[in-house]
Amino acid sequence: MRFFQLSVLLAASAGALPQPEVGSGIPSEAFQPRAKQPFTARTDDVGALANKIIAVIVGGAQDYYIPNMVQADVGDVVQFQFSNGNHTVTQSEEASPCSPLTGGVHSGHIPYVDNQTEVGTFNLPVTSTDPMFIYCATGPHCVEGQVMVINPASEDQVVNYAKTAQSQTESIDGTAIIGGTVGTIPLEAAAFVPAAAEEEAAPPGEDPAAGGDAAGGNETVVLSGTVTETVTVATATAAAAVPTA
Ligand SMILES: *[C@@H]1O[C@H](CO)[C@@H](O)[C@H](O)[C@H]1NC(C)=O
Ligand SMILES: *[C@@H]1O[C@H](CO)[C@@H](O)[C@H](O)[C@H]1NC(C)=O
Ligand SMILES: *[C@@H]1O[C@H](CO)[C@@H](O)[C@H](O)[C@H]1NC(C)=O
Ligand SMILES: [Cu+2]
Repeated sequence: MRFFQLSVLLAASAGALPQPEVGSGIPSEAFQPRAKQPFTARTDDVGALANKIIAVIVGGAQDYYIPNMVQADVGDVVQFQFSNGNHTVTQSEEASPCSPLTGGVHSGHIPYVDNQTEVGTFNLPVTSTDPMFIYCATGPHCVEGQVMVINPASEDQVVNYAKTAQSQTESIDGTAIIGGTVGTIPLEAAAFVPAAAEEEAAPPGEDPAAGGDAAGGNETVVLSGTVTETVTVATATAAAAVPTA
C-alpha cells in the first residue's frame, strides 16, 4: 500500500517536469538554461543602470541656468524647468556660444510670468556623454552669461565657455524645436520658487535693469523687454504640447 502511494507521487512529479520531446530530436541540454534564476544576478545592477531625471532651472530672478553644469548618463533626461522670463535651451559649438549648432538642440522660447501655476519644461534625453554646450537664445542673455554645459570635461571648460559667450557681440536665435519635448509640470512640482510678483509699474517677469549693455547692443535689449506682451499665446503653446512629460 505504502509502496503504491510513493510510486504514484513519483509518477506525478515526473509528469510535471518539462519533458524533452524524444521524437523531436532536440537534445536534453537545450532545456538547461530554463533551470537558472536570471533575476537574482540582475537585481544588483538595477540601481546603477536606472535612468535619472536631472532638473535644471532656467531663469528666475536672474537669467541663468541652475546648475550650470550637470553630469548625465546616456538614458538620463535633463528636465529644464522655465522660471521667470522668457528663455531657451539652445545648443552651440564650444567655440561659438550664442550661435545655434546646425542640427543641435533647441527648445524654442518658453516664458514664465507672475502667477502662472504651470511651469514650462523641455525634456532633453541624453544620448551621449560627450560635452553638450547650451545657451539661452533670448535677447542678450547668452552674452550676459546664461550658458551651461552637460557633461563638461572639467569645471574649467564651463568657465571658459561662459567667458567665450561674454565676448560675443551678438546672440543668434534657434529656429525649429528639436532634440527634446516641450511640456508643463505643476508649479508645486517644480524645483524652484518663482521670483516675487512685481508691482504694476515694472514689466513683470523680467528685470529690465539686468539688461545692461554689456556687449549686447540695443536690438537685443529691446527683445528682453517684450516678455509681457504675448503671455497667453506662449502658455497655450506649452500646454498644448504636453504629450508625454
Ligand atoms: C498676480 O497676482 C497679483 C495678486 O493677485 C496681482 O496683483 C497681479 O496683477 C498678478 N499679475 C499678473 C501678471 O497676473
Ligand atoms: C541704445 O540706444 C540709445 C538711444 O538711441 C543710445 O543712447 C545708446 O547709446 C544705445 N546703446 C547701445 C549699446 O547701442
Ligand atoms: C520670447 O522671446 C522671443 C524672442 O525674443 C519672442 O519672439 C517671443 O515672442 C517671446 N515670448 C514671450 C511670451 O514674450
Ligand atoms: Cu534667457
